[in-house]
Amino acid sequence: MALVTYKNLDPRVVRDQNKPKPSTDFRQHKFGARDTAKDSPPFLTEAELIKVFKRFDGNRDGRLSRQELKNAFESLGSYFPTYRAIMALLRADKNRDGYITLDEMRYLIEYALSCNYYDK
Ligand SMILES: [Ca+2]
Ligand SMILES: [Ca+2]
Repeated sequence: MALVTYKNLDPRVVRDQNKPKPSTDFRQHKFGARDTAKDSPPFLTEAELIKVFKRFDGNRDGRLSRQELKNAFESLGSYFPTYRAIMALLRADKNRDGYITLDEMRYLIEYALSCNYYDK
């Protein structure tokens, strides 16, 4: 994503950029310079996301329904929890039964990580 952006920039502008600017590239935030880190709260880690999603298995059946996913994304501060829940199911519900089970959880976490939720 960042590569495409830089390609479109004037090379003189790129050379003048010593500091990483706010961008959609989360790796830059995560491992970036100290001055960007202090402005933004830390992103949720994989382990924290797993904890959140497990907590939102409301009926404790070991799988997450679309409604439970929506509640989880809502708690993560998502502006579009319904959309996120649908996308998460598309990405992570490998057997297409409409639920995220424990073995599908890692795909869900992968997706959630790509959304860059902040620690609150
Ligand atoms: Ca459930
Ligand atoms: Ca499934």
